[in-house]
Amino acid sequence: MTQHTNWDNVYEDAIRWIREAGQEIMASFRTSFNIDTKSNPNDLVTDIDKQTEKFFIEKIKEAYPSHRIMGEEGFGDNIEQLNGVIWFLDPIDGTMNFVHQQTNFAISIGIYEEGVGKLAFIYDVTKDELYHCKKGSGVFLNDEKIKPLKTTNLSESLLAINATWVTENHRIDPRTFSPLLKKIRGTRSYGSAAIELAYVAAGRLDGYVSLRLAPWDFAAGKMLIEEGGGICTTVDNKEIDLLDKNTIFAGTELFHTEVQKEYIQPALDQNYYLRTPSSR
Ligand code: 2AM
Ligand code: CA
Repeated sequence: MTQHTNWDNVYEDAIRWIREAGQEIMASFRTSFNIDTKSNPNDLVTDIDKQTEKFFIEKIKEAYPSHRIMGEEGFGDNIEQLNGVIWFLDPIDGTMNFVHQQTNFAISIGIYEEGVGKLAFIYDVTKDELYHCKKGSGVFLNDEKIKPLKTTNLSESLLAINATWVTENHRIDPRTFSPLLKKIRGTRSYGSAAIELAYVAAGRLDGYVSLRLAPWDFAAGKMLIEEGGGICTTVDNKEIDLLDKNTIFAGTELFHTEVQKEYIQPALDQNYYLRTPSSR
């Protein structure tokens, strides 16, 4: 049985902890920290990622002992089911940017109960931009409520996409999205899935696509986008599995619908390949 949760308290606590963690991260720029690699030479992790994850886990376990945590650095719980309250935590999303640029990275936290999004936070630390929402209360950037997402023609749209997915790669046929790039106004690539999803929720982008994201990368962003009236699915328009890696396609309602109909579905109909993140 899940205990009754006072979501206003969780909301306040989470914002306080996020801002505190953000200050610690900013302070870390004045020190030196270790950089290691994980699954491959470009998959970076620093002491600061690990320290920040541990900081949140300590706070959450103390205040909410029944809540579970799925964190990128693995200090949380081993989550195999969506029962109860789960915090999906990415202490630093965009670690490569953190290491190379000292900007364009975010703390990402999505809190779900029985698989339903309750609270979401994406904090762009160096810009001091906190995107947040409570289910049913709209999306905020710091203290300002975000206006409803615009419906824009594809020809006036901006899509965030990594160049990887329109050049030779083993996950998606590059012919799926390359025709769309000729149609829309422009592309962007920020190197942090959390920031890119927050930008869709805030109307700064019309769409975002990625072929390989983990639950801590997208849990908060998916909730922010849906709360703002947008759509977030897998690239082949299926519901996202919060317990697994997924392909992700997010956008305003119009952008998502049109791109599915005019570009993705026709590519699938022609048997252009599209592989799930867990396959090689
Ligand atoms: P990270 O910086 O926390 O690792 C970069 O393209 C975006 O994709 C970042 O949000 C990055 O998160 C995420 N990402 C990169 N490699 C990934 C992988 N192998 N699995 C899941 N997410 C990944
Ligand atoms: Ca991440």
